[in-house]
Amino acid sequence: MSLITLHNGPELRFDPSFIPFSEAESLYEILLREIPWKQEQIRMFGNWLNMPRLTAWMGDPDAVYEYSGLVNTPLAWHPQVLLLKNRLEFALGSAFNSVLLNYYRDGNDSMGWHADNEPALGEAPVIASISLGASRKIRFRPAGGGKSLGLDLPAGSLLVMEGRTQTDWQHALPKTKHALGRINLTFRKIIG
Ligand SMILES: O=C(O)CCC(=O)C(=O)O
Ligand SMILES: [Mn+2]
Repeated sequence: MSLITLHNGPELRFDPSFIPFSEAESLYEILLREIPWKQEQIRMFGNWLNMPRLTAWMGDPDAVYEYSGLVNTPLAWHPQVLLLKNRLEFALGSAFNSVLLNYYRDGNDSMGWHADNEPALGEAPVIASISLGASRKIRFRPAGGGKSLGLDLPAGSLLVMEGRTQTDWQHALPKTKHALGRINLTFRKIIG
């Protein structure tokens, strides 16, 4: 696991091959098939719009997550996802009780600029993000505005966001022309 230290940048740790490639491939297929992916809607300027990706919220029964006015009760742990959680906890020495799963069906699916700074995540949360399927680029920019930087997230990679990453930075997963399907899992600890 390499620590990416950017001068005055977001605090990230990155392992390009946390999950071996063939395992990452089969895990992608399993999760694609077995997760009950949902098309959520968000309210924007008075209109309801489809989120540009499919999602699932999973975790311990008490890890209820509220965002955009939606109360999300977690799905029970999928056995493969629970194994991933255990591996992450062992590798990082941090505990997680929930995970947001995102399925980007193609390069048209995306995630806009945001920070995972909900009060329920506490100060300086450790968020562990695992990528499967097509490689996509995540971008970071200072919350106060400024130049963004990009990082490729190949299948099997692990990106850990921590420290002041959610307070001083925003991140996004922009659209791209070429990508096929991708699944991303961001493990979190909701502290209620
Ligand atoms: O898909 C990604 O790599 C980013 C996901 C993300 O930022 C989130 O779930 O909050
Ligand atoms: Mn995020």
